[in-house]
Amino acid sequence: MQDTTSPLRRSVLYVPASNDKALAKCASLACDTVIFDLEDAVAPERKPAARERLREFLAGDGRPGCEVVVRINALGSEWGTEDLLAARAVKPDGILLPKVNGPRDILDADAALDEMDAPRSVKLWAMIETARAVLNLGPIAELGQNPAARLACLVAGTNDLARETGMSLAPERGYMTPFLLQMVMAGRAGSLGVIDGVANDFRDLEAFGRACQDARAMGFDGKTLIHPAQIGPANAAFAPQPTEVAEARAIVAAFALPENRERGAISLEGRMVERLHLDMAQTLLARARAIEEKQQ
Ligand code: 1VU
Repeated sequence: MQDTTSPLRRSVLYVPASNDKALAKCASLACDTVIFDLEDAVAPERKPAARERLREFLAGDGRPGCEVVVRINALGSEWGTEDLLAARAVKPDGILLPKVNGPRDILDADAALDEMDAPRSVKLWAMIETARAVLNLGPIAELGQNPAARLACLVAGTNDLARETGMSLAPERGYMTPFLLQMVMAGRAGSLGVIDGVANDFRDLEAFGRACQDARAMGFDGKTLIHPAQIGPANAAFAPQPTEVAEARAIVAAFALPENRERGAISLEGRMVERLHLDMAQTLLARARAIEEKQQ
């Protein structure tokens, strides 16, 4: 479950490392995380230039103040090792591994980063976008419980999953939902962050808002985004809502009453409220405070 120290990752924006205009824009955007992409958003012939551009850009004044992640090409691909070196050099918070099939892919990246003397603060994020990754969610998420492994977050890759399986993303991702829920379950078992996949139709913000609400109800921390217009709706949907904040305050206040201090369960407005609800209320209020502080 999320706790009071879980980072805010409501809006996680992909920015193609080869797109100068997008790079220039990203520091002014209100997303919680930027993923600089060296993989699918960059054409094969532009990979070396994109790596160089990313190095230059992140060493300069335009570096965004938010969490910075770099998505590399798969380590087994012709670009993987050069990408990992470039990613390590830009001191990211995380490195996103695409096409992960099982725990071995993560352990290999971990070992390669150790060989490059990357600090342990550089975390690994794993894309769950192959059928094998879905089958291996348990062993992948187990790495989250291993303090020696760097795994911090799972990211759904619904476009690739749909391509590989033939599963439709319409209507409302109904067929994909069981696998997304499996991913949330595995991620939570491994104390990992869990971020939902992208919505391709970036002009339909109404549908996007609904998709964010569904993702939040499934338990995701946030959503990966492809366009700046998606940031506002994602930030709004994954933030505690005013009614939730009011309810959380009421729970905290009720447990603080002298007569309830030593009770495990109390009655509040006709509902049973237990100490687990108090924990949840405190987490929600901490998230609301973190969002407020970020906006100041
Ligand atoms: O206002 P300006 O003209 O200065 O800027 C444009 C545009 O450059 C900028 N913008 C972005 N800035 C940062 N990050 C982005 N991802 C981004 N996208 C656009 O916003 C201003 C308005 O843009 P626009 O409405 O004119 O849109 P464009 O036609 O420029 O771009 C649309 C696409 C879809 C091509 C663009 O948003 C994009 O490249 N998005 C990211 C694609 C990507 O990273 N794909 C790979 C990850 S998704 C995946 O692999 C699934 C797992």
